[in-house]
Amino acid sequence: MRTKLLSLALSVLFASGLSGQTASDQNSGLTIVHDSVLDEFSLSWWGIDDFYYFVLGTEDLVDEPWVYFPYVGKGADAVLGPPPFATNATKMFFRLEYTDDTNSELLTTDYNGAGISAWRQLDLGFNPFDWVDSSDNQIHDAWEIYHFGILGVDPAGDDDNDGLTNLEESRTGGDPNLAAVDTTAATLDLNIYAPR
Ligand SMILES: [Ca+2]
Ligand SMILES: [Ca+2]
Ligand SMILES: [Ca+2]
Repeated sequence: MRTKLLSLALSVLFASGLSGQTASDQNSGLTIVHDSVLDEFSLSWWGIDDFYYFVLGTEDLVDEPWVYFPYVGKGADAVLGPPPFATNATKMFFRLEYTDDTNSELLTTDYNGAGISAWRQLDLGFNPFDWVDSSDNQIHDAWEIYHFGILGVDPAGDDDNDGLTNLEESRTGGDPNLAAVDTTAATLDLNIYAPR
């Protein structure tokens, strides 16, 4: 499974004018349209069927990190794009990236072993392909934020008392706030009725 993202295009938005591409420019690209009535920007892209596309933005190429928009879509002949957005920035830079892993479902796939899906990581503003552990507890920061809302979760803790530590839960995609059900010990009563 190839999960490497490839940078595809860079588009620059200035308050005084817009710079974009058109769908005839190349096989994949992105463009920005300004709605002067609503003062909103619509960013859209076009691409290759079945490839998943991601949009990153930053206001400063030197001092600010690239941040993933909480949106992803498959490329196609039709133009796709996230909902319109408003910004007070005087300039922004956008980058389009894609993965050619067309056989897995982005909404459920956990590419980086964070313990939550790529989509949930995107929704929290994380790069779903990198390992991020700023709290240095061996647990991906996105997993901590998603389940606890904070960083610095105790990896040895067992908040739901199900015998699995938070570290183990994160490695197996478990829910640290929901006790695991021991299915091996479950019994099922099956009543069979003969048709009358
Ligand atoms: Ca961490
Ligand atoms: Ca637990
Ligand atoms: Ca659990």
